[in-house]
Parts: sequence; structure tokens; C-alpha cells
Amino acid sequence: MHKEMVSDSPVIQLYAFPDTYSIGVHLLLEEAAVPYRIVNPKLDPSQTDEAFYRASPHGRVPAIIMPDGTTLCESGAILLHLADGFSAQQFTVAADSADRGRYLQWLFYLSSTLQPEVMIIFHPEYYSDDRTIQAELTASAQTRLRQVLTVLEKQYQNRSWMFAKGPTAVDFALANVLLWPECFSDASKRYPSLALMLDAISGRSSLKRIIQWHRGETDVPPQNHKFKSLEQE
Ligand SMILES: N[C@@H](CCC(=O)N[C@@H](CS)C(=O)NCC(=O)O)C(=O)O
Repeated sequence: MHKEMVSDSPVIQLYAFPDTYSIGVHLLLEEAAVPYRIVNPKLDPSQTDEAFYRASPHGRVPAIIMPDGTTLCESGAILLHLADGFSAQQFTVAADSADRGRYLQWLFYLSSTLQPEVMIIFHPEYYSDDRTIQAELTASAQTRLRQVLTVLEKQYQNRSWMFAKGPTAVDFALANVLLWPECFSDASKRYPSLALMLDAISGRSSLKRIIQWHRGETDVPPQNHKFKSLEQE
């Protein structure tokens, strides 16, 4: 985490673009009903958007600037940090819980084992210029993605949330990827628990607006709304 300057915003600023790894963080902020605002960063090689590159040295979204000026990037770290910081601790597995290690394990699994396969599926051209090889890379990444989803499916044990206590950062991070048809279309029969979790998140009236924006179905980025919590619906 990085703290260099005091933010001029009294609310959390979320650097985001639609339909990216910003989705999970955006959903969590909305669900936690904390004030936030969406900022679209300027991505360019000369890094003219200094505030953004301070928050995200690798130049990727999501990143956040907290009201006290603290910055953070990497969706998993942001989700963990935010969820830990919310006073009710509703969306995290507390540090003194017996489940904390398992919670961290699956958050890291999503970043280090799931995300590389997703990257190949969306951008095989990063790995080879040859279209035949690109097709092979995509097919093999899809095979490995199915293996990852099978492992995750077992963790849910026919529940909507990975942890019995309710939705946590892990569910929001995973829902981000499952919302991409390239990763999860027609998969609900094979992964019924993951589909249950995705339905529980995407069926929420409050969160539907967020998902619509990420899908390009509305131009207005939803921000700073307050809604009932998942538990109340
Ligand atoms: N491991 C990162 C991945 C973030 C990422 O790849 N973001 C993409 C959008 S989905 C991005 O900002 N790409 C812009 C670029 O690479 O120029 C995370 O979980 O936050």
C-alpha cells in the first residue's frame, strides 16, 4: 500500500473501466453501501495521469484512492483490504477466525491460478503472433479453466457463498470472472454452486445497475448508492 499525498476526495475513488477486473470491487463497494466514486484513468505510455500511476504502478484497473490518500491496486488486495476495513466485517473472514487461512488461500488462488488462464483466453495475441498457436493456447487455457472451476465448485458445497457466514471478498472476486461469458457461458449445469453464487449476486436489484454499466447497457456509471445488504433481501 502506498500513501504519499492526502486525497482531495472525502470518498473512496475507484479507478475503473467497464467490464474489467474492476467489477468485483465495484460490487463490493455498492453492497457495503460506502460512499465512492468512479474515476476513469488515462492510460498512456508517458503516464500523464500521475495520480492513477501512483495508485497503480503497472497501469491497470482497478485501483483505489482512499479518503486519507492511501492507494492500492490489484483487485484481490483491494477487496481484502476494503472488506477487512468495513466496521461490520460483514464481507470478510476475520483475522482471528479459523477460516482465515482458507479465505486467503482462495483469494490468492483466484489471482495466481485463475487469472492467468483468463488472460490467455482474452489475449492469446500477448503470447504468440501465430493465429494457429493462439487458437491452441486458448483451447488449452479453457481446459485448465474448467479444472480451476471444478476445484472451486467443490468449495461451495451447494451454497451460494464460499463461506457459511455469507458473501465475502472471495465471492465478489470470483463473480467478476464468472460474469464474463467467455469464461462461464453454458457452465451452470457443470458448476451448479458457482451458478448459484452468480445468481445471488447478479439477481440483486441494487447490483443489477452495476452489472448493466459494466456490460455497456447504460452509460451512467452507478456510484455512491446506498442499498440494503445481501442479508436483508
Ligand atoms: N491482477 C490484476 C489484473 C488487472 C487487469 O488485468 N486489468 C486490466 C483490465 S481487466 C487492465 O487494466 N488492462 C489495461 C492494460 O493492460 O493496459 C487485478 O486483479 O487487478
